Amino acid sequence: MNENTIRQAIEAIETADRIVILTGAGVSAESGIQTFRDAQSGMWANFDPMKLASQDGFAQDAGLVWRWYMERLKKLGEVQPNPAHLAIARLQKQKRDVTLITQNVDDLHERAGSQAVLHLHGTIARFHCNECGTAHLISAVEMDADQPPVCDLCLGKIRPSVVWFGEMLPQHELQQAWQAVRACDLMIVIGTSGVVYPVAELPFAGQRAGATILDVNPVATPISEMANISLQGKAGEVLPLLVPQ
Ligand code: BV8
Ligand code: ZN
Repeated sequence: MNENTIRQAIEAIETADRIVILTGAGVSAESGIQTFRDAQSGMWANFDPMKLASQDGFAQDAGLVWRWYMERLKKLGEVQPNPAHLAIARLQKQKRDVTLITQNVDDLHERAGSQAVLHLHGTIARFHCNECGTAHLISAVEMDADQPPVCDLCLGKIRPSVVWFGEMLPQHELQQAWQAVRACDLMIVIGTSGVVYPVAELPFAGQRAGATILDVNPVATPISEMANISLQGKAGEVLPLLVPQ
């Protein structure tokens, strides 16, 4: 990652009027949160997240899926936002018009001070009934249980309010995301492999609408290929360079 690409990126941020930031699991990696593409560690090594994060997976073994989410939720309680989350929150304060869109189900952007985060894949800390949709507050006992809680109203199984593979994204948030992407002049894409649709479509839509695409990722992805500016590095190291304290 060379000096003048960084300078180019800082220049693009300074001159932009309307900025969209799109983050994926990579922005939380340096906080210690596993991304989907890293080989799952420990007891999850031989389970496919694509299977676990689906209605089929839940129907096959609700307990296994429940445990997977409860482990991730507990882990979230033990970690902190990293310098990338903090730099993104700073940028939202420094620039008038910044829309933050995330695929992540964690609350690290909010804990870093970001406002109005558009969670296109839902959030892990909220729960609802898989049958009737009723919201459900889980207790510490339920967090330690082997099976998901049962709905008070219809006896359906309770599940995290995240978007599983094959499920629709929240329409209101998706609308807002599409609107912001179509109107922006700079899109900063951070820590996403760009393989999960329809979110992976957003950078291409932004570029078609005339936005400059700036990608931050340690590895090459379809987004880094199409980006106008591609910074090959870790979010926690690059973002503080782009948004000084
Ligand atoms: C839908 C919530 C339709 C759950 C998630 C074929 C078969 C089946 C389905 C499909 C198919 N083709 C297309 C589909 C649709 C499917 C899809 O796109 N599948 C892909 C995988 C092929 N999409 C869906 O199913 C979506 N729904 O299409 O519905 C529909 C229409 C009408 C009516 C009904 C239905 C729903 C997709 C949402 C799934 N839920 N998460 C949970 O978290 O448990 S997606 C999940 O994966 C996360 O949100 C994550 O963001 C995303 C991607 O996973 P990761 O790779 O881990 O994360 P990311 O992509 O962000 O990659 C990590 C990156 O970080 C890497 O590039 C790495 O290099 C980088 N990195 C690592 N360290 C760092 C770093 N970057 C910076 N700094 C670092 N330090
Ligand atoms: Zn119910």
